[in-house]
Amino acid sequence: MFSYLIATALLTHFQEALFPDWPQAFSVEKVVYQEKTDHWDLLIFENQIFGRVLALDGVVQLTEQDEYAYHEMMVHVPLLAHPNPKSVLIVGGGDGGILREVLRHKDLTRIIEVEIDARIIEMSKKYFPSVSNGAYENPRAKVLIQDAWQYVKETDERFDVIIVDSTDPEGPAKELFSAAFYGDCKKVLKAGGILVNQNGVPFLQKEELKGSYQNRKPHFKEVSFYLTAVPTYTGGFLTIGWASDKKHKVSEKTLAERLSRIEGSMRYYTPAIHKASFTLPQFMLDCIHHK
Ligand code: SPD
Repeated sequence: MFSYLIATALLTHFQEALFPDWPQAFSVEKVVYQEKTDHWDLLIFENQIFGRVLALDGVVQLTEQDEYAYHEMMVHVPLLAHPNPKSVLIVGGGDGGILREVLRHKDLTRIIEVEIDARIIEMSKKYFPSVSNGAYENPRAKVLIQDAWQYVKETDERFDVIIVDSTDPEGPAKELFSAAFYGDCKKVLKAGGILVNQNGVPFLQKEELKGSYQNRKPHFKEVSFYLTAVPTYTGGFLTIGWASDKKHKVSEKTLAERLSRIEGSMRYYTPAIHKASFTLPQFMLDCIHHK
């Protein structure tokens, strides 16, 4: 059993390994699955409030109950800000939540996901069927099992939008926060293309905020962040990094028109949230601009 699971006489708990001074704990109704894959300690358990929870190396990646706040904002903000996206690269994203949301954009003709660990896809399909919701069976999606860092270095493909759905930079995803990686992303983006990346919870991960800003800045004219709130990414707002050479200033009205072409309804995203999410609290601005 992984050390993140703590069994007492009464109950088993999962204690998250990300912030040792403030560990988030879940009561575990049932351990559903655990495996040491080539890259991760993969653990799936059930919690009364959040349903099934996926943890990699002791860090929560998603829960059935709050994943929409992350996946909708990671996908629809760039895809609705872009005037005419046709192609998307998903970096990581093996649980399929990003792919599910991307596939709702019917005008996309090229969708590639590059995931390093096939087991994450296989186990997510099996134990979180509602997250990918059949996305991996969709013929519009092409999945490559390989290191995305290598892929962006070598590919001749070009994309309108890149979505980096990575783990935190402490482990195997470290390179995905580097200046070299962002430079390679710039190279594979088409003119006016947009890069977004999961960028951590700034209250607890200030270095992640500062570092990714500094590493993207040399490569893009417009570098910023926007916010979403995911209850199980503890510590307040989660930032999503944004980088492009174009401003992509879009009115709420235009966003609403574009949104009307997307199938199904949203649970978090609205055009008003889209606009407001780029407004950052002062402590984040200070951190980005080194005050
Ligand atoms: N601190 C945890 C950040 C996890 C980001 N990746 C989430 C994967 C969901 N598709």
